[in-house]
Amino acid sequence: MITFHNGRHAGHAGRLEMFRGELVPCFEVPARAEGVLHELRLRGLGPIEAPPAIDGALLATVHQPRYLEFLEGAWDEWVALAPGNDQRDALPSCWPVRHHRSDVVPANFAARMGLFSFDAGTPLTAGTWAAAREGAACALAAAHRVRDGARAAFALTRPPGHHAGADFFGGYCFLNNAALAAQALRDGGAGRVAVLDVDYHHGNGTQAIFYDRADVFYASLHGDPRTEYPFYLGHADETGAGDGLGHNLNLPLPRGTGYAAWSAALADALGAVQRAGAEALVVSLGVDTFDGDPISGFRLAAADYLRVGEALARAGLPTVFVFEGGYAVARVGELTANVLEGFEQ
Ligand code: SP5
Ligand code: ZN
Repeated sequence: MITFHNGRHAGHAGRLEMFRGELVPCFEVPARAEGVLHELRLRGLGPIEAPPAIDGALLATVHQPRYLEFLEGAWDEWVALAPGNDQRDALPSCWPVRHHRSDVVPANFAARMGLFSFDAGTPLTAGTWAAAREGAACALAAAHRVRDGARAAFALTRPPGHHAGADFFGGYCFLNNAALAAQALRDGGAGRVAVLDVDYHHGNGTQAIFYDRADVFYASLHGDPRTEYPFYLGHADETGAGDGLGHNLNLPLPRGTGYAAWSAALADALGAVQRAGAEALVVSLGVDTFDGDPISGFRLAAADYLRVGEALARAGLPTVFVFEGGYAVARVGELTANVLEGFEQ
């Protein structure tokens, strides 16, 4: 299958993220994507191309214009705030909460950064905007290739995307690549599209983007938000709203879940995708479900990922794969390539 590779991803290189009152080295590092690229080349899993340039207006099919404007200018604003800021990444430190917000967009940079984010674990760096935009181009190129008849395509990019909403970043994500791909498939003629999110974490951004829509079905298997990040969304009783009622499926699983229970949930999700009448599939492909992942709690083994790819292929749908999480840096290439190889067998 063809891979669209983000040649600008390494410009997004956060140094520190907030964890338990300390700034700790980032888990979401450039070596993750390099590892996947290396493994795809090693196995000869198909052509690897740079995506064509995109019209920036395509980003607004999913994201709010004022959010995109903020992201585009954020690094320069941050650097202009104080001497030395070019040597440190920008992290938010205050947020509006319920009963404490209005529609007024603050002039203050920190306040605006908080308005457009939900955690302190997602540094914005000098190359973040360029990397995120090029990553969105990868997702759109993959969707366009599938729209034009390819069985499948892979968007190999970072930063990841599934925690990003229409107007917020967080969870290492800025632009929602999977949502952009799903919308591109809809705009390319698919009547209904499904997003299947197999990352360890619930894709709160993707769910929020499509929650009140019937044309994009979102299904996710993930660590139970009672104990697992992103905590505030991803419960089983979130089934959609308005026109979208019945078009959202969350399958939260406890920490420690192994492949037997996980793959049973995957089969349930794939059954729901079929019943939803999806004509195309977007897979949010996080491999932080791996036993050795440093920040997650499932117990999948490397060989299991081949079976995951096979199960996804059996859905028989034109499929866009979008790279999400996975932090066992030395293994991420192997795990990801296993899914793609299993899919192609
Ligand atoms: C795309 C994606 O997978 N985003 C995940 C964001 C998770 N951010 C919170 C990480 C909390 C770090 N926990 C460290 C545990 C060390 N034992
Ligand atoms: Zn994740």
